[in-house]
Amino acid sequence: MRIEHIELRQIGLALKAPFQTSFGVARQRRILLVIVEGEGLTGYSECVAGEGPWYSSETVETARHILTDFLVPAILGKSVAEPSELTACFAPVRGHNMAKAALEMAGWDLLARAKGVSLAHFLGGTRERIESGVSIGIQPRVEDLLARIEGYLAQGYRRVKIKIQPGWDVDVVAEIRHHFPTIPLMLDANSAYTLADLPTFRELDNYDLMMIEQPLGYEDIIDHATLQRQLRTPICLDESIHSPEDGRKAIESGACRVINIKAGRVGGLYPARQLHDICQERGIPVWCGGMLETGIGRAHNVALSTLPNFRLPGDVSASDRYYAQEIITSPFRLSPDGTIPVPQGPGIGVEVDRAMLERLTLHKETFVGANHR
Ligand code: OSB
Ligand code: MG
Repeated sequence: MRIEHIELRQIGLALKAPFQTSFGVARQRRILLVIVEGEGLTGYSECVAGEGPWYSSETVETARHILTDFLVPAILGKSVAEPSELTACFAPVRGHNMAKAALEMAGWDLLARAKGVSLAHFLGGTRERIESGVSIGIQPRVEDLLARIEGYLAQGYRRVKIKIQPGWDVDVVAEIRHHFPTIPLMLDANSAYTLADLPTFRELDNYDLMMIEQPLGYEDIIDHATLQRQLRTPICLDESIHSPEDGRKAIESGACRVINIKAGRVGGLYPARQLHDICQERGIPVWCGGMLETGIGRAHNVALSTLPNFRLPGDVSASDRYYAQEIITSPFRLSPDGTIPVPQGPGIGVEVDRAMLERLTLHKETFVGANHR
C-alpha cells in the first residue's frame, strides 16, 4: 500500500456535560483526526492528545507539530505492507506516543481495508461483542453521582468507574456502596495521591472494589509496588505504562495486577497488542481505556477490545456517552446486556459522515506524496 495522501484535521465538539477528573475539567473538545489515503482507499484515526498537557505531556498542538514535521514525512509516498513497518519508521522519534499512534492507527485501518477484513480480525481479535463499562467524572454533589450511576446501570453498563481525588473518595465510595452494595465498581485517581495517603487507601480497601486505577505518580512504578503490597484491592496502571516494556517491568515489580491499555498512550495498535500479549503471558488481565473519543477513536477501541486477554469491561461506552453530535453514520449503541457489537465491515467498519466532519472542522492541513497529485 502506497501512502499517497495524509490529512490532519481538527474538529471542535462540545461535551454533553463537563467531564471532571483530578487533573481538570473538560467542557469543549478540540480533536485531531488523521485521514490517510492510498490506492483509492481511506483510513481514519483519532489522536487522543488533549488540549492541555494534564493527562500526559502531549497536547493537540505538540501532536500536530510532531506529525507535520517528523512522522508524516517519514511515511508519505512510501509503500507499507504491514503495520509493524509504521512502528519501525516512527521509532527514531522519542516519546510523542499519541502522535505516533494517530498515524499508525489510520495506517491499520487503511491496510485492513486493503485486505478487505475488519480491523478486529486483522488484529487477531476473537470476539463479536465487547463488554462495556462507563467512566463517571467528579460531580458537584454525591446525589448527582448516585443519579448518574443509576441511569447508566439502567442502560445496562456492566461496570462503573468513578473518578476520585483527595476530598472525593472514601465518603463517596461509602455512599455508593450503601445504595449499590454489589455493582462492579472501580476508582480512577489519575495520579492524585502519594504514599502519604496510605490511610485513605486502607479505608478504600474495605469496599470490595474491582481495582483502583493509577493512584500515584504518572510515571511511577516503584511506589505503586509499595502500595500494592499493602492492599488487597488490585492496582491498575494507566498513565505509568508508556510501552510494552513498561508493562513487563510493572508486572515484574508487583506494581499492579491489572493494566488499562490505550493504544494512544503506548504509540499505536501494534505496541498495544504487544502489551496485551505480555500481560496475557503473565496472567495479568487488561481492559481498554478511553479518552473521550468520537466514533472514530471508539471504533479503534472496540476492535482492540476483541483480543482475548481483554477480560474485563473497558471504558468503551456507547457513542452517545459524551457527544450529542456524531461523526460516524452508525453510532455505537449499548445492547441491553451491556455489550457493544463489533462492526464486521472492512477496517474500523464504520462510515464517516463527511458532511458532519466538514461542519465541525476548525483547521485542516494536507500532505501529498511525491509523484502524486
Ligand atoms: O484516566 O482513563 C482515564 C478520560 C480522559 C483522560 C483520561 C481518562 C479518561 C477517562 C474516560 O476515564 C474514559 C472514556 O473515554 O470513557
Ligand atoms: Mg485512567
